[in-house]
Amino acid sequence: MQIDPRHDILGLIDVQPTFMPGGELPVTDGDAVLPVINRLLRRFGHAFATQDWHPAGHASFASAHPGRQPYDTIEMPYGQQVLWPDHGIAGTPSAEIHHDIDQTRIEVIIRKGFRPHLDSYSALFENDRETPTGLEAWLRQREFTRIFLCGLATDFCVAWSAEDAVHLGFTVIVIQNACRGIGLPASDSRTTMDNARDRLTALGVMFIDSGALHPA
Ligand code: VGL
Ligand code: ZN
Repeated sequence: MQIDPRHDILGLIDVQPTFMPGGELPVTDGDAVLPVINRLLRRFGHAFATQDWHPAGHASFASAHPGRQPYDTIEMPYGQQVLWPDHGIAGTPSAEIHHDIDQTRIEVIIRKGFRPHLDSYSALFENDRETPTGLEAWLRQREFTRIFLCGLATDFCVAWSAEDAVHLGFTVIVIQNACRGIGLPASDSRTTMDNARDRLTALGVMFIDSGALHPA
């Protein structure tokens, strides 16, 4: 697959220590994406990044709901919400973009999840799926039409970003070896990874390995 630097952009989703081993919401092997993403950043002309950026006491934290445990699911006004360990606290070191990432080609950074009562997985909309982050307008004004996604976590923030981008008319490609997932149990012995992959495939999202990409 050929990269077209005029219309293709690499999106780094939540490449933050808080989602890596030693962090507050560690994704298994989450730090393994770092060298792969740095190699990708050298091949793409342009990149954007997101940061999960929550205030202390955020409504997505189990600690904000007495009697609840991390990974319980509750009903919020905007739908189902998984409760997480406290993570991605705005302004803390583990919420920074991982320092091993070469940010030279990251032209815009979107911070999300800063409204105390509304979670935000996607780079494009908050979890009510109608409050925009502003990234859509930026992408359109810059004339990007294809978004290549990498980062954490495959089954949450990467998957929700991919879905929203497809619904907005972008072509979306997930670079699977540059992502890692959380993999919570879902129904019928399936995991959130299985469900995310099926949902995205049905929407026309492509899954590739970084080795399949060639600079223009
Ligand atoms: C994420 C759970 C909570 C993610 C963020 O980056 O996938 N997951 N907040
Ligand atoms: Zn979060």
